[in-house]
Amino acid sequence: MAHEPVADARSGSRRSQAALSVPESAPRETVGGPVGDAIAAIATAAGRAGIGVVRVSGPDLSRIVAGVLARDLEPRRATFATFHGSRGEALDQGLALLFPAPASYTGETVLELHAHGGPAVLALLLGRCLDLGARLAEPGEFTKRAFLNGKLDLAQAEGVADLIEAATATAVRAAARSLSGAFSHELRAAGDELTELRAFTEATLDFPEEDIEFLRAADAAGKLAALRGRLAAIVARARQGALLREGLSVVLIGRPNVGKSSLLNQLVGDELAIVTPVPGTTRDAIRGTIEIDGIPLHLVDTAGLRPTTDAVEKIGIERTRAAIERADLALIVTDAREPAHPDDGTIASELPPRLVRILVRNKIDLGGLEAGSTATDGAITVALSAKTGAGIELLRHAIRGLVGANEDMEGTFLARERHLRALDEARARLDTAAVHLGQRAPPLELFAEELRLAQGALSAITGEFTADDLLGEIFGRFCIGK
Ligand SMILES: Nc1nc2c(ncn2[C@@H]2O[C@H](COP(=O)(O)OP(=O)(O)OP(=O)(O)O)[C@@H](O)[C@H]2O)c(=O)[nH]1
Ligand SMILES: [Mg+2]
Repeated sequence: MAHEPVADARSGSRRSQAALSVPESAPRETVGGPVGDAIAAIATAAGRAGIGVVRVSGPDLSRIVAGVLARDLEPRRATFATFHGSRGEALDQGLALLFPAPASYTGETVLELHAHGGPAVLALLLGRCLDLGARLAEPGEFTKRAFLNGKLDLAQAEGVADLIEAATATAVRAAARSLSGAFSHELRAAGDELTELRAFTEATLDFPEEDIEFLRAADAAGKLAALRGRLAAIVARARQGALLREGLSVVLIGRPNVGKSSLLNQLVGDELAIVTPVPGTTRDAIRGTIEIDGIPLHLVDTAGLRPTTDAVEKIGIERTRAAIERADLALIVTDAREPAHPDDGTIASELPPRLVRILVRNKIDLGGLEAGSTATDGAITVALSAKTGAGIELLRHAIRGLVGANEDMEGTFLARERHLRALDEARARLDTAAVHLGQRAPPLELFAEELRLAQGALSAITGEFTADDLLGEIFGRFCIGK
């Protein structure tokens, strides 16, 4: 079911504007299977609350409306009504809302029953809808139907889940931006430019006598460069968004007794890790999460790195190495009173080169030193006291500078790993395409193929070309009733 936009461009007038028009989206019904039955779920969170909502969606809800409400509903008008059980008895009273297809969240007819928010009353109401022919919705099934009916694209649907799960105000704003379609809009704009370039290329392939001059005249290289620039900007914003979602993993490492656990406790503001004057106190990785400018930082305190024969400590050190492998940032903690301990150099040299690091000189209170922060040749050093807290703000500031968090987070999209991988794939394809085009006699077939693959990667993000199993994975993680 690959989405083949230029197939349309090949027929018809090849070089007219029509040949370059944006293709229609692939019909989504083909990827999700039939959507026919009515589904129902409690849409509000479990527990007691003032109001609870049962939501039903399906092609025809007349039987459920008649059975529960015993009256007609005016479209999109809140109606105060009694909700009836199977023998006509009153289960509750509340507001009923009917959204006839297609003007609804799912694109089908949707009924919302706003009842009192008790678990038992909502269970009764839901049971009544099930008795009347609906079946229990799977997690995310309402949103999946919205996607299948073309109400949302895939990136927007993911924005719905991310908005619900967002843990910080910044993350909420970024998810809302994805939901509103800002992310999809940028992707489509890039996709349109790609379509145009592909149309030129395919036309050149169809008329070999016109050869490469035609592409030159159309400034294919310039268009490709612009497209790569556009994608780079999207990737930068998506990466920022992925940071907001996933956060950064920060590992605290150093020799035994330098104060790693004390630093964790000071940053988290809680006594998470045991602190003693005994070297080798921490054996297991201890985790805490803090937030800097809306970005979650997952801190891992580890066993001090040193040669040891102690079996438990050895396992601890192995875990330290595993934590280092997964980390985005390392805080190398040292004792400020002995700035040039040889083991510190060894520890630093054994870190993966890609790992960003900050050198922390701890215990300045004991040496009568001042708190301070320096950055020379890209190496950041912060002198502080984990015990008194002096200099901790400088460390936070240094971390903030490294993660690139800034006021500009406003423009980010709450991207997922899936999006980043697809964007990377598209960029890699365009890079290869640029290499092909730069050759003396550009291999146009290969060039065209890379463009096609780049477009496939981009359209996978918005779901124009998506496999069923991916849909199952994405919507399966939603909560029920969404
Ligand atoms: N005066 C002073 N003492 C500190 C400071 N940081 C840590 N200490 C002390 O140094 C000792 C070791 O601290 P920890 O935080 O347990 O050190 P660690 O690096 O986690 O040690 P291991 O887990 O054994 O590797 C404790 O007695 C702490 O109270 C500091 O900034 N100033
Ligand atoms: Mg410790």
